[in-house]
Amino acid sequence: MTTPMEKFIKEMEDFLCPSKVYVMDGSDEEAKKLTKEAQAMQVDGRIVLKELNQKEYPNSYYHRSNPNDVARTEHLTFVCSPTKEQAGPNNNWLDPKEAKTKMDALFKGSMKGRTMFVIPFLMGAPKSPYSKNCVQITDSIYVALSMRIMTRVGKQAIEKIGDSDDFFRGIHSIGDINPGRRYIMHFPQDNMVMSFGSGYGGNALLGKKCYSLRIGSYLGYQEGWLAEHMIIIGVESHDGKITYFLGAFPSACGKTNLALLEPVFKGYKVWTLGDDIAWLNIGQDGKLYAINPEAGFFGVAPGTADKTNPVMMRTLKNNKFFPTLFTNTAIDNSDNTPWWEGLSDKKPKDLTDWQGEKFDESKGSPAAHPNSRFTVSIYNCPTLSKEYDNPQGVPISGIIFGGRRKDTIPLVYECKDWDSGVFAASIIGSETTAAASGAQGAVRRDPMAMLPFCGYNMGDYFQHWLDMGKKLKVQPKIFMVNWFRKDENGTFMWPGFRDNSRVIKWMIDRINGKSAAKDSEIGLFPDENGLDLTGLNISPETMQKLLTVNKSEWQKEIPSIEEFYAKFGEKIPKELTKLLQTLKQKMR
Ligand code: GTP
Ligand code: SPV
Ligand code: MN
Repeated sequence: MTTPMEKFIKEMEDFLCPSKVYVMDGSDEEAKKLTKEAQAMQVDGRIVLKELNQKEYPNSYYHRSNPNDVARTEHLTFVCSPTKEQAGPNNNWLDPKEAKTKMDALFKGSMKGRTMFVIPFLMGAPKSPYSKNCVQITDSIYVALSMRIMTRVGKQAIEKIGDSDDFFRGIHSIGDINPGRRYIMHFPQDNMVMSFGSGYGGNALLGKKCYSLRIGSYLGYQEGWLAEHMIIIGVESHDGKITYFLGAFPSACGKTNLALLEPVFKGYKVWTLGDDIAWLNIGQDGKLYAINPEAGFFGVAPGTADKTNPVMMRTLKNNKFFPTLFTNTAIDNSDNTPWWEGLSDKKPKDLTDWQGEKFDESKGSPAAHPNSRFTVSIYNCPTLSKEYDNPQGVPISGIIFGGRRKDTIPLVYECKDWDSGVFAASIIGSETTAAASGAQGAVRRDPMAMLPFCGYNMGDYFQHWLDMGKKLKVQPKIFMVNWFRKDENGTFMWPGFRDNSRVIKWMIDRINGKSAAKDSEIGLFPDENGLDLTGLNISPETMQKLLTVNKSEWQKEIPSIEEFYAKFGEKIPKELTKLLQTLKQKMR
């Protein structure tokens, strides 16, 4: 008897017409074999992988993509629910039938002369009641290798899927890497995604944003859980106690850095559980539990350095798990190592830029693409929490929300209760970054850092957040932060990175009822002695600016929030509309 998975593979083979079908087993030998093949193979006119300096960066390989394919393409991403209202104004929508016809035309025979990789994978630990079964089809060897790093690929997934029909179907082809023939189509009701024409992370590694967030959020709405764009960390304090936090920040706004934070305080340590995606469930004890469905980091390279993120530098040079990939960074030709802006104070003399040209400083553009990334296993991370594989996940005490804002939003404040936290997260604004194609630095509303990732109507999503709060017996505290405030000269006012541990320390004190707080129009601020600034050279005036409510800035903010809410009409929960009215009155 053929299993549903075998049937799916056969159907795909008949439809896509590859010259070969290869089912991944997830073994080390397989990874070695594919890495070797990729070094001898040209796709889209480029060698897929090049070996990097194995002494400096063991097991590391370099990939250069088509310059038209370097970031997520939100305008080409669709959520095809039965009705437009279900997808909501936060998503592009197409009628599912129409979308399938369109995609079938692109996919039909698209793998002629290519290998069709079948990737059985799990999101979440095999024994977790919250993990999910998935199968992705792809014709990209780079995607196949990346999936092995980012998810649990192979035997364990095949075994878990067995003869069940309950698995996510991800169908991917790079096609001819033509933005005019590029679509990322989600079919939440069918537990399926069809992605054509891109090999870039969030567009092509379908377990990541497509399944774990867009389809996942829809499943969570149906089944009573949350799929979030969040890191998970356990912060050990001087007393040896570990406090678990979630942290949501929009793309390229500091999640990975916070997830691998090395605190400035002796006796404090951050244990890493996840840097991008968290699935949140209510445990039997009524507490909020988080698992990381992923198994690797797909991190922003620029800005990563020993000074800013020493733990990530160690992760990248660790040789436990094979392979590690660098995509669209520059190359230092003196020693064949990857290089990006921020890695060293001095630029190496002989650089090849991300497009393969000799780097020419006078052109004024960076050597590494601003969204150049590394793909590395979470098992290479020296601060990996021993709870990472815990099937139940970890119990959460605090949720941190942030954005990238040069003004308006203070360094930190605490929300008074769950509902005001949900409100504060629903009005987050953030400057757009290189993680998505399009304008950069424009403030847009990005509720819960989920605007590009919520697979259903965001009004319903807000209600789901409020409902989850009602079901929790113990509600985590909710904090808002902004590491990115700038002064009149455009310089960051807060040092950020490792010094963010000062803010986290205050949060732990608040959770344990050990630190007082000052009330304000938006929430609770640290009092004069709240933040431990020992050893930090920052003026009281700067701290004062970082920790106050600037009413005139907030007044400018409110119309854009009202405009955003208005798009959702009646779908915005009454509680939130009321809280917006109250905020408006307070800022008068
Ligand atoms: P995605 O992978 O796109 O979801 O991004 P992310 O949220 O994980 O962002 P990441 O930690 O990779 O940081 C993005 C950029 O912001 C990098 O260039 C970092 O160096 C920079 N960054 C991170 N934290 C801070 C901070 O505290 N202060 C400042 N000024 N920059 C930061
Ligand atoms: C993001 O853009 O938020 C990322 C990278 O984490 S991607 O996988 O492309 O979504
Ligand atoms: Mn992300």
